[in-house]
Amino acid sequence: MKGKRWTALCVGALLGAVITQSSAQSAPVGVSWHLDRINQQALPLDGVVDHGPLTGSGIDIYIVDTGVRATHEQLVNRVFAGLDVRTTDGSSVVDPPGSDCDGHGTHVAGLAAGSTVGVATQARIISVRVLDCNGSGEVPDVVPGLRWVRAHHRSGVAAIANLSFGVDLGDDGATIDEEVRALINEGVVVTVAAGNGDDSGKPYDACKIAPGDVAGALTVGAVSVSDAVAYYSNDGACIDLYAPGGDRSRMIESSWSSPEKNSDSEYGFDVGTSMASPLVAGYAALLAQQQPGLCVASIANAIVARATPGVITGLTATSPNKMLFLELSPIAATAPGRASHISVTTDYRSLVVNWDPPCDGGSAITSSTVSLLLNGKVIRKMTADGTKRSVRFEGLQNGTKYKIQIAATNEIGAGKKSFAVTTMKVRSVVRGQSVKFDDLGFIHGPWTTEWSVDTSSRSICKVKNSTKRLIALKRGTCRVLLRAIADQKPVLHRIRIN
Ligand SMILES: [Ca+2]
Ligand SMILES: [Ca+2]
Repeated sequence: MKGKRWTALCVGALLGAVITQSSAQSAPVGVSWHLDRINQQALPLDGVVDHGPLTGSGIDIYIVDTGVRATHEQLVNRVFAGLDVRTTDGSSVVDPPGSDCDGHGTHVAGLAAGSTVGVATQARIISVRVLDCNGSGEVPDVVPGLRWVRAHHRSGVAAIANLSFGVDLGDDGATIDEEVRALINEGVVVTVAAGNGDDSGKPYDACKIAPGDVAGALTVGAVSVSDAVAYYSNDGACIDLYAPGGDRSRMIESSWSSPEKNSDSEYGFDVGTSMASPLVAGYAALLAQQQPGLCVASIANAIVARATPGVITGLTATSPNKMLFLELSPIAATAPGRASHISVTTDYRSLVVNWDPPCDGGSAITSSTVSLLLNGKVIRKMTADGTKRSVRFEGLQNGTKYKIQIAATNEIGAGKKSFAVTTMKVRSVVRGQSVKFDDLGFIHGPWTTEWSVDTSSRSICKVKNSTKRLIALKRGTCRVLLRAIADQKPVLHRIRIN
């Protein structure tokens, strides 16, 4: 394996071993103090863990980690296998793929969404396994996992991804940062563990690790049961807020999965910023359930703004004194976000533009304006009403490339314009022509290059994946299926052959 060593930020390793309960113990012991703490602003703990009716139902939380035990009693029927990078590449095979041979991912998933030990008790968990049975991985393992999340999540509905790991920026961390920024830009709330200190356990600046340094991510430090900053927690200005991560005096209990016990009722104690981060992920899922169209920045800003100020002791000067608090009033609506996955089909003197809905900011989108640009100037605009996501520009010049930009509007106002997409040259496909897929300019998003022809149009066209070409056999409408990397759901494109 090439690449730099990557370590899950799990301080259990520093303590020698994670302490797990005996297999005879089939339920967590006592009240989950981490839940008790985050539904109130100040100590002492009141013994109440309930935070009201929100459960995260209908919201997806991606756990990018060591896998998740899908049958664990805390999570059963709510865990879905995503991508298992380590089983796919054969470097650390588990059966079934996406399951957890370490314990860390199941612990983290339980804190985000366990039925009694977690915050979002009915959220869906999607396991993206990038770390091996020792909780370790490498940058090249993590990248495809993050890309898969980007390709897989539903457009326009906030999804959450928890990353309880990190790597020094110097160890190719910039590659991870880039992927995390792309995830956030496309509507995923990303929660990140701030890190558990250096090799000797000494805390350092979270701005020096990836992805903790990504501004748009929610980077989470850890506190003890007494609201003191945890002895291992990284610090500094890149931290957004703190949440319970525990220490030797009181650890964090959650679902566990060890190969030896192979039990759906195993629980374990662990400490670390790895434990603090999924609590924030769970809170994000509650907010997303309440207002599914919220944009990432609205959720992230609200979580930081609602954190209790001034209660944490022992912080360094540059670290924010903000403690996670599950305030659950609705968030004020904003203008919509940027449209993404813009695809353009060229045809004879025309263009068809399709796009995915952006986040609506918490207020329904009333229209979308599509601008057509030539040489940097807007030469035409078309408006699509309401939920319509497609427009056609006619009467264009063949042989010309245009640019497309889209802005959605709701009752608050117009959202940011999408990034401009350059179209392929406007032209039609004619009988007998063989066209490179790339020249058709269908897709600006994460898709495979695997294409196929819908059965109804096999006499009109065929595709050759080996040469990446479409062959136009005769006049008519050719329907080509394109598959997303992640869920393999085909997307249909119609090409008129003249
Ligand atoms: Ca409480
Ligand atoms: Ca941040």
